[in-house]
Amino acid sequence: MEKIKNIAAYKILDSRGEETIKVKIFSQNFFAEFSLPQGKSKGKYEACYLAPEKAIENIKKIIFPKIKNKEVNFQKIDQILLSLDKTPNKRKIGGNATLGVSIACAKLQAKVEKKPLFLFLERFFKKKKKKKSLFLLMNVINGGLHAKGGVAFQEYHLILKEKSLKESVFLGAKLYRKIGEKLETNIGDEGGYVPQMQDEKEPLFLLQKIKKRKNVSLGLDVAASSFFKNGKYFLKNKTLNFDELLNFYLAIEREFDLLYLEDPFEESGFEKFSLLRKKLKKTLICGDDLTVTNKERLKEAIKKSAIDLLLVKPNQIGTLSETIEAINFARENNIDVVVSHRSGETEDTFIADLAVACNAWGAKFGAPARGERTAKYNRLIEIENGYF
Ligand code: 2PG
Ligand code: MG
Repeated sequence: MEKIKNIAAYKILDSRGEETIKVKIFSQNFFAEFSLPQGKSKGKYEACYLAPEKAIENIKKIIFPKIKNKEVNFQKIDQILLSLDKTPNKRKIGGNATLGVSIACAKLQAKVEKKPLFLFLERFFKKKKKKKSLFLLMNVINGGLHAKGGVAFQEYHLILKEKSLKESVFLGAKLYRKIGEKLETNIGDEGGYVPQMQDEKEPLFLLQKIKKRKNVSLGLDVAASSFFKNGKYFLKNKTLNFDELLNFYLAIEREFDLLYLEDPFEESGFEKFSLLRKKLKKTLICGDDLTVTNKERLKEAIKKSAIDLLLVKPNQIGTLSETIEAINFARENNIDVVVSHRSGETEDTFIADLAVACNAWGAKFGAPARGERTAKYNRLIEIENGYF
């Protein structure tokens, strides 16, 4: 039986040039690794990230002694991690320390079983009745906390679902380049452009014009918590109250092919989400900061009928087992999932395998540009081509 024999944890850089950690786990015959991404517009209910030095110390001094010589089985290892930190947000050991070990261990287990990662992961998910191809959510215009000088809304997506994943990737990239030809602009944290725009609606006119084709839809991650203060929403040139922002979304839905709307209100606004959801005709509401990949918060969202989709970011919760639990629980309640990157990313492609394995509704990996984002899109192409 393969057992955990050694662990390495050290600092590396993420796509913003900030320090994050990489975890490597060794068994007798194999090793596997995971590099941790980091968010900027973080939900306040997310698992706690400790400073890299502290997380590394915890991995070496607290976690490793407890998992050494244990079977390479990520679910059993996750149980140990959860018993070491019983706080609701992993503030004792750090969500970055626990997730690094958890995912590295799952990757190692896939190697031990000699399976491509996505095939190894598949068995942990309840099968959907009908297997569907992924929507790709490509963030082509950045704002909010990801882009200085941009509009208040954080992400403007082109949503693609061509006949194959590679056709979606290449079409998205073509449209991305086309937008770039029209603009003189900076690039934001996720590779999207940061054009000078008057207000939050102007980027949508641009995308609507670029996409022309009917089968490309538009999406928004508003990340409303980042511009919500004292009951008001501070957009670029105006301040709105709840009713006004709600009406703004309804107007956008009437005017554009808006398929997807993430975090339209602040992270504690379950009722607000649900009021908007009742009024929207076709746009799907996704919970990110609202639900933080956390089953308990998801329960609340289900009770209030607040969302159609759950955004899944493993580092919001801190172990792969809990991530899988949230996905399965969402599905049992007719909520599908979008597997997502973070704004501070690494070259790691685990989330591409996860999106395929759970047959997610969508994958949100940023712009089709910059190595840390293209690595994930390229992994989707690789899986589809059968070169595992
Ligand atoms: C989001 C994410 C990723 P961050 O809000 O959905 O796009 O941003 O990683 O900064 O939380
Ligand atoms: Mg978000």
